[in-house]
Amino acid sequence: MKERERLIDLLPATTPLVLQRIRYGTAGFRSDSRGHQLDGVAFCCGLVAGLRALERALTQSETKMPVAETVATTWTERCAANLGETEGYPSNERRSSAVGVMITASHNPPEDNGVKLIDYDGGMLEPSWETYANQIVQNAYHPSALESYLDGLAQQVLGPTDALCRCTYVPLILFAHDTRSTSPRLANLAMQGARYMLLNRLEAAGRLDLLDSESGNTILLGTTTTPALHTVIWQWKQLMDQGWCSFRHRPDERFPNWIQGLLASYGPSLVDATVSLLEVLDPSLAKLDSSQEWFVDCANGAGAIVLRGITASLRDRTGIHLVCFNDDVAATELLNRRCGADWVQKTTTLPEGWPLHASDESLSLGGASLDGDADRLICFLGDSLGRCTVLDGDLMATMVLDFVIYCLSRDWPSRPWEARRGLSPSNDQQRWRVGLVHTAYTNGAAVAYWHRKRKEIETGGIEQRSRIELHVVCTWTGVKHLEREARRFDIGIYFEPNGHGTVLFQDAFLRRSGSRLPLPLQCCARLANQAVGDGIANLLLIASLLQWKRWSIADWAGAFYTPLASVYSAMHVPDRHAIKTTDFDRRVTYPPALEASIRGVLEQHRQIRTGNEQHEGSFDNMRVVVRPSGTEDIVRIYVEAPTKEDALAIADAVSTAVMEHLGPQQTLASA
Ligand code: G16
Repeated sequence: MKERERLIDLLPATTPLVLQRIRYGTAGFRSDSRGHQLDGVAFCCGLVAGLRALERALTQSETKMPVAETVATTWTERCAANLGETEGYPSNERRSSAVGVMITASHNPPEDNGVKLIDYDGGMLEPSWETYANQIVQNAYHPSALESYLDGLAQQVLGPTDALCRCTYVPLILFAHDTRSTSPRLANLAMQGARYMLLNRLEAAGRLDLLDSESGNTILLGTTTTPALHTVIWQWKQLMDQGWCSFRHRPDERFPNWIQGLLASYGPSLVDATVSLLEVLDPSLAKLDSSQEWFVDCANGAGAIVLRGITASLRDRTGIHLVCFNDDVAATELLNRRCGADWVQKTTTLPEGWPLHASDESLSLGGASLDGDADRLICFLGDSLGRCTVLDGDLMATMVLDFVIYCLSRDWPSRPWEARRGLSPSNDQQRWRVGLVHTAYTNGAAVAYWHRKRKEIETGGIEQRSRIELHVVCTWTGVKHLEREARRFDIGIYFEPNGHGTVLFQDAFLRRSGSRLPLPLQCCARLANQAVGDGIANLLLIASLLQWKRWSIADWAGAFYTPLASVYSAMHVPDRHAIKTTDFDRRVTYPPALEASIRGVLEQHRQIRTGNEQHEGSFDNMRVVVRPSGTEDIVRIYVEAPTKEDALAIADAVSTAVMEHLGPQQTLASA
């Protein structure tokens, strides 16, 4: 075997403990990255991505999709017509949809890092591949064991070696990273892993012709946001499947430039989509003189790079003025430090660098915080006295739901020519299944409000020109679970209170020729990210909806419901995975004594407080969520109660119970 093919020479050393303990969690692999601890994990993720890309290329070849083949050929011809030649793009070559590797630890501190794997449709990795990823990483402790595990897995997912001989699609893997100092190195290691996998398998199958000598079928997109990479992959799939994509990109003579073109179009396309939405809602909106100003905390992360490219055109074309702060992407040690969406939401504190000072008497401004990789958004109102009113994912979901119901309950044009002629054909015959997906952390007041809306719709309390079915669904924490649920509906709105979320429109249903999806919702589908939750896209969507309603942020904060008081806390325990939960994280099943203690704390608190004549609110709705984080080495505790004091007192008592059941003594005793 030639040296370049020896896994043992390529596999970077990683402490065995990291390999044993790390798992594909809520959002990929994540841990402290100091001392090269994550090097081996990044390389292994490259192996996984390489294998997934080969599997997709093979599946596409075997599925013999006539549309894709015709379109791909047509597209190649189109390139040739545009450019006079197809240098670097042989006409018999068909590219498969791409898979992606994003190096980021998102909201975590700068010393952490991680890997999010992106599937070929731009969404989250399919669950069976999470299992393969875990097994590859666990086997990496021993390179020879890894080699034979990979052989077995390749047989399982690709079939016998000669299956690849018939592959007619070219596998493709895209890489990007956030601004962390360890990210470029980890991205390179992941690329090495992917190249090893492709080279090894394609050489064995005698298909080295499927390897691009220049790029090795692996393209590094550099520093960008997580949603940007998801979007490029999603757009690439649209392009490959249908020969079109909604991004404005210009064909370039080199194939990797096509991909770079998609990335470059990401920000400008968001501005285009915002303009279209405002114009369809009310043509006078985009021309409003008064501008809507937002102070955007970029968490000193990659979101600043995208925003820098669009703020001027956004202001000129829509009147939405984004003023960025905490946008020092070079100061890697400042990433998420006392700023960013997670900080603002969990601590209800204004981010560092907030532009108002005590001298700016009684002024309050609209703010928005992204997280380190800009897939979350938290809005807030901040004043000169340092007070912070958080408008979280629950309120964003409510605003979007309000808009969706508004559009579906009226007669709207659904074709641009109808709008131009001022026609609003009837929506009578349409039936829309709308889903609102949330998690255990969602505020009880928001869930109650959504159920009230559902009942209103069911009982005819909302005048409707079409039939709306609203479903309110709880699922496990983590975007991957919410997204899966949301895709079951014609229109699926999903948000976590921490600011992750989007509104998804059924692909087939958007393209159905007879679909009468109102034009504003078609524009919404262009703006809201259809691959993954996107902090920047959501900010533009919310800002557009506020502009349309002529609401201030304060109006929005008070428009729908009053959230129940809540507290988030977190604690370290020796082994957080000792906690098991059920009912979408709403109940602890292990250790059983912990659940009993939590029930006891709630009951005791209820008795004390209801015995007190002075109490405010109802004590029937008190709740506690205790679960191990999938992104940090902590146990998360969330409490909801009628007052902040109650919530704090309960959180304290629950922390003590967690310590008793999972603290150091308990672990030593059970060991
Ligand atoms: C990730 C996930 C989110 C999840 C968050 C916290 O976000 O994508 O769905 O809510 O982690 O998860 P946990 O409570 O398990 O730590 P991000 O922004 O960190 O990628």
